Amino acid sequence: MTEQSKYQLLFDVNDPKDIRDFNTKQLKQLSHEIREYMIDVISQIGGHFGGGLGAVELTLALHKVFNTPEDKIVWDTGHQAYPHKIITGRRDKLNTIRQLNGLSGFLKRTESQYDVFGAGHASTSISAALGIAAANDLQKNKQKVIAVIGDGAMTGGMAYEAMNNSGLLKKDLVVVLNDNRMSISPNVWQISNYFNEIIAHPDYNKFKGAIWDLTGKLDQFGDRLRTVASRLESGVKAVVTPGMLFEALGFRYFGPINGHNVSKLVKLFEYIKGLNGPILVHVVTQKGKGYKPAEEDKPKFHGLSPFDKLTGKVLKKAGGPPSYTSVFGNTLVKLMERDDKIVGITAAMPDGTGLSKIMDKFPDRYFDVGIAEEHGVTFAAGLATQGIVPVVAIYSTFLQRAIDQIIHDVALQKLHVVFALDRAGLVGADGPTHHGTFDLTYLRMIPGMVVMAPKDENELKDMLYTAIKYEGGPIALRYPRGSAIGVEIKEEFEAIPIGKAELLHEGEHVALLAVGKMVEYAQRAVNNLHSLGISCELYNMRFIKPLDTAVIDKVASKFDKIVTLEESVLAGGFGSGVLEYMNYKNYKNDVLRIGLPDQFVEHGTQAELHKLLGMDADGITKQVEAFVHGNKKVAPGVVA
Ligand SMILES: Cc1ncc(C[n+]2csc(CCOP(=O)(O)OP(=O)(O)O)c2C)c(N)n1
Repeated sequence: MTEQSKYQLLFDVNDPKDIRDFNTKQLKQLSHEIREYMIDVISQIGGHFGGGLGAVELTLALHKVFNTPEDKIVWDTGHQAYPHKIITGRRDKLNTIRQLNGLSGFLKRTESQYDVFGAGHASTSISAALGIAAANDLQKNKQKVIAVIGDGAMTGGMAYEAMNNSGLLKKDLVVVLNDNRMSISPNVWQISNYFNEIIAHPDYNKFKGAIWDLTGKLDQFGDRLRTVASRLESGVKAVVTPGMLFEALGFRYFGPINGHNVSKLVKLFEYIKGLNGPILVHVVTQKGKGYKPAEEDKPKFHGLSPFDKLTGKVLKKAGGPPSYTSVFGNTLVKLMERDDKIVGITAAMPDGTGLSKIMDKFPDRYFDVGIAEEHGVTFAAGLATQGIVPVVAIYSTFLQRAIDQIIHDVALQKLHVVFALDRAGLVGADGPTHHGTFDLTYLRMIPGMVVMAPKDENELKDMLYTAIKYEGGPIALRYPRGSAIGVEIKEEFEAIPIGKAELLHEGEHVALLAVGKMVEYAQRAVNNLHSLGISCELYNMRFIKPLDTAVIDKVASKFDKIVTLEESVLAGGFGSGVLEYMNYKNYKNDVLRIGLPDQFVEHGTQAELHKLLGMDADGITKQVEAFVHGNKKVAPGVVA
């Protein structure tokens, strides 16, 4: 896949110990080779890209100076850790990243002893690192702990909760702030502006020069000068440095420092290695560094599918149905044109959720709250109290963060907030940190919540319309990652009666009750089963809550056997709801629930994962056939 001969150093680096004696020249050469290697491999298989390119020198300097794996590096989010994977013995497997049975796209404890803490969701690193530092203290370990967090992840409140607690506990903890002024899209971190103002101030630059000169000379002199210098440093910093905010939280601040100057990074880390207490190192980097197209279009190159290495153009097959995301975005634009009470809220994912479509058109009615899902939901609740209709577009997996806000701030007050959950179900390559497999459960349990899942893109359009018109309180729609079905999207909007299912196919032997994406698979299974002599009655249930109990009553009286289908965990989901109702009515029918098992599902393509779990059309066919013939436990996805 990649020409080994063009690399001088890379293929001899199999462990961080191999770079500990490297000089600056070698570190620079290795930085260059890591970038080349990432460009070679990722252009062919796709993956996260810009964040890793920007963190190459930082990764090398940390692993050179600190004694990993005894010293612990905790990476935030994990998408920027490809260089870390490359130099910690996983170089040869990089071409398997995010593929079935291949490397994870994020940090994973079971993958390497160097992956100290699993990641995927943002803003967790300082909390985890502080926990490790506190454990070190309790167990009298002297190892260093370093959290590496991006400026995007610093928009998440948990980072401040952790910093506040760090200042209080005063453990030995180094936080490296990798500041590239980007989240996936341009960052909304207000503290960047504060940095800019201070850094631009002439006094700051004068003092900064003096401090750096002084700290640079510290090694030559004894402890007394070190003490004097340190006092002077704190005195001056208290007045003019960009770190004032962090210092107020109890951190000693160093920086800003050029994160692509590897010798400066090494020197600074060597220095702070000898210090105690909470330390914050502010490193300025460029996302996409070293690959021009990625430097120029940072959001696109945050993570992408295979691309032409020379031009940076994505090698996508043209045509095909639109994505659910784009249908959602286009529909929202149309509805916002008609009703100026509607606003859109994203938590740092304007492109991923399709809200970028409203960004330019309705700048006053578009809100990017940062990686702050909890705040985003309560912010929406506030808007709703004033008669605004907020559409909160957050991936299913990230909305997990805001369960209390949905319950306490929205549902308890019966506020009309529309939740649009993209990436619901198995998302594929991003794997278990990102699969949207819990939402049916965590939404269904909330009193007064309406939960819908469209079977296709036209129904998605109508469900969004229905949700916006609905005045009964909170209402959610969840839809999958990727291409829609390819049905016609009708111009006119049609409100869907709340809690009403749709009969798709009448049958004689068994009833299939399906929601969302599973309707499409079930339809195909119905055709397969027909040729096997099994006649199925199929319903698109549309609503997970409230359930269409009239349909359940009907199928319970007509069929001995009922199958429920959902792309969500079985525990507490749609099928559970059907069983609860049937139990309440004392129905004794045999029920097979097809959905996700009680285990975390690994990464792979969506099709591979559906197949593995027996949830694609063939798997459903087999499961239903066996069920009709008296055998329930045929696929790993089934909990009888
Ligand atoms: C809770 C949560 N919300 C949203 C995301 C999606 N996400 C992944 S990376 C990212 C941007 C992170 O920016 P930053 O921390 O600055 O890292 P960079 O990519 O710039 O290195 C976002 C929003 C996430 N991983 N976790």
